[in-house]
Amino acid sequence: MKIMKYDMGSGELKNWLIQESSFDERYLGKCEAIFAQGNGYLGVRNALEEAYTGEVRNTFLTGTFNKASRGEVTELPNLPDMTGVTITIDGHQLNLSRGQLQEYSRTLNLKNGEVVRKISWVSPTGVGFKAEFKRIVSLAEEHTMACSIDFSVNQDVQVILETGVDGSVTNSGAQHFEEISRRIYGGRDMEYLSQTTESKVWIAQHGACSLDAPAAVLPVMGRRTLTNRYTIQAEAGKNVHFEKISVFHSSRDQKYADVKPEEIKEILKQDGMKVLRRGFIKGYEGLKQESTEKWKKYWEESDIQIQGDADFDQLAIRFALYHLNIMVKHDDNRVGIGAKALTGEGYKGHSFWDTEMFILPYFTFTRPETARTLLEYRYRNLYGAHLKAKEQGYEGAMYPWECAWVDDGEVTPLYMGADVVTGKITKCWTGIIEHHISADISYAVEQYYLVTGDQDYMNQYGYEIILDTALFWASRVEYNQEKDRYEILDVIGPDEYKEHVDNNAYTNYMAAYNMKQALKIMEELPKENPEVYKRLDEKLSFSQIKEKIENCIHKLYLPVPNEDGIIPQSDQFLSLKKLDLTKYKESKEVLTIYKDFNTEQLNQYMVSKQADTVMLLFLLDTLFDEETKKKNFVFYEDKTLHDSSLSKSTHAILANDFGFQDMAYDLYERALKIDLGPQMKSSDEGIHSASTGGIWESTVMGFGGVRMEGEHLRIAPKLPQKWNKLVFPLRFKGEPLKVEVEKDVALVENRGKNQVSLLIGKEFVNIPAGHKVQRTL
Ligand code: IFM
Repeated sequence: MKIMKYDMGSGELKNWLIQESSFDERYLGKCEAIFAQGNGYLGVRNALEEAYTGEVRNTFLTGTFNKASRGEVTELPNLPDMTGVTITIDGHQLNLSRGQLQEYSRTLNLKNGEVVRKISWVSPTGVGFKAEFKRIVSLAEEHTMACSIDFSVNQDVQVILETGVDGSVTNSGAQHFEEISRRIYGGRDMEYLSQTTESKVWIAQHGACSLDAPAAVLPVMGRRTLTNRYTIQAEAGKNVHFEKISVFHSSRDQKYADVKPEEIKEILKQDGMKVLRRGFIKGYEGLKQESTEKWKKYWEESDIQIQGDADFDQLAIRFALYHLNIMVKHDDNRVGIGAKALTGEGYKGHSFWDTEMFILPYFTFTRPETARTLLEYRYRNLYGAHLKAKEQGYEGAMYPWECAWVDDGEVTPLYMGADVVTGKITKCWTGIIEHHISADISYAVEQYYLVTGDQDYMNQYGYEIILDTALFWASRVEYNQEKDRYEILDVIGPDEYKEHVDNNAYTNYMAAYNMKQALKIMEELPKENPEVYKRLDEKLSFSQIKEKIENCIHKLYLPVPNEDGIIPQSDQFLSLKKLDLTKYKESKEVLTIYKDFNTEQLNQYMVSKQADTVMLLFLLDTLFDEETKKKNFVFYEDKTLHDSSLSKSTHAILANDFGFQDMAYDLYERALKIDLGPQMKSSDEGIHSASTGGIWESTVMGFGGVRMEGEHLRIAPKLPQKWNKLVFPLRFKGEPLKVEVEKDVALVENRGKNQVSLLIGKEFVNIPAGHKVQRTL
């Protein structure tokens, strides 16, 4: 069944709308996730107003992590719901699976973040009900969500609307709240306070509704619920307009960092009411207008335009840019980005290497202030990284594979998923042995510095991260006496189908790079910035770090291409059994190989879940000559199932680099469809945040050809056949650039205040402020 429609809209809204064009209760998760709304502080899944079995009604506030019970890891709790509205028409509850649904559409407008649903329904007793539901989460008032409902009936009947705050929600059964207090003021303003069970974070929720028809209003309090019930005698054909403003605050909000615990509850109540009243006066349209203005500014700065036979590509890049904007709290360095952002319970709100390797490049190259906030978060994570290093018997900063609150340390669950062979629960090793994240973060710090030139970040945070992680690697390597070399044994590399491998090429090279970065800093810093050098030396002791790195770096084993020119992904990989992957490659779903093999068995086959050695070739692109890189790309692409959303985009970039244009476009299209494609179950747990970053990367770094060559920005585009033009913004060393690429011409405009020097193709150009330079490719 075709539920999604991508080419909707015309004129100004062409390629800005994503529409669900029919209703099917089995596939609620898809649009709940991809239509999720937010502003980086507040994230709300787009569950429908009326309830359905199988729905997942999620509301998250960034940073409010809690551990539901002793055996669980900390997670982002699902807040009491304020999106639900029960509508009863002539005694029959609105439910689109019953009665007769005559018209249905639900549309996300990426331009202003509004979701509009239109229905025409006939109840089982034959009452016609038409309604338009609208919802926004404001980009201007970060605490505020607003919804409006316009409806009419075709007979004079009673209609009851019930809505409020529903605290009976859980995270898949785990309840996170206690200490509930509820109140309705003046028959209208609702107040609901709760506190997380372990982290003791207070959540304050306020709501108020308005209605333009006479109604009897009754406050109702059930177990963990607070509701206002509106009973309306609706007249045939007459429109009724209803609005609800919902406001959310938490004691973890930045502005309350210094408030005393005994005062916070009162402050939250007062602030909640204040924001509620302000929102109530503005009403839905006023709030929407303000939010739309913010979106307008965002799109003016951030939109990417693709011309040609490219409507879906255009829509998909905007979908990615929409989610990239709402997944991060741009000004709060105590919070990261969840692997499912704030759009679902998957991965519990935890941050992975997804942020630095897939999402951060977008911010580094276009919104450096946000990139800095995210990298400051990693500086704050050093506490947890030290904790983890100590726990595992290492030195320095060993970043947790999964991060939650800044100082939580490792929060990866120890067990997950069923083992299809043994029937037992599978042990999750990533939190214990997937170590490359420490080098990834250091790589991202350096990339941020090269692109932005932000010396202040390096002085305050960046150098320390690189040195501290380098110290970890120096303590992590193991000496192999027989081979007289240092090795990194028993890890998981990016390819999570291979556990307990030795000398994963990605890990070893990235670790070596991390240690070399540190040596360079220790050599240059005393000359360049003696004060910072002194401060860091006192804190970290350069001589001990230097000695430890120098002791191992020259003998660290870095896998080289074998006689066939193939870089072994790990010591084991090239001797593994071959497996016919056709069935899995042709499957429309991901992870189907798990139906046939358990992890232990997968370890024995030459099959990769995701970009691993190929990722290395992308990140450290001068390690090997072009021919070797190409050969390895072909070899590993053949064995990669792209069962992780962190894979196709990288392979698309390299395919394009190596001139496999059809393959590049095919991989790109498949990457665009990770959330937007016809697979109706793949986004149930939330959108894939890394994939949205990957979409930006493969568009701009892939087809747009944007890379750093050392400290030089290089733009060497190669557009796909179907595209005539690609236009995208960049920020380099603080200067905003506009890049316009046509088939064989690239034009770069310097919209900043200072001259910019960069490479277009192989040619070095200087572009004075306010000037454009055009080059034939
Ligand atoms: O970080 C990824 C990992 O690379 C593959 N499994 C899912 C994680 C979270 O997205």
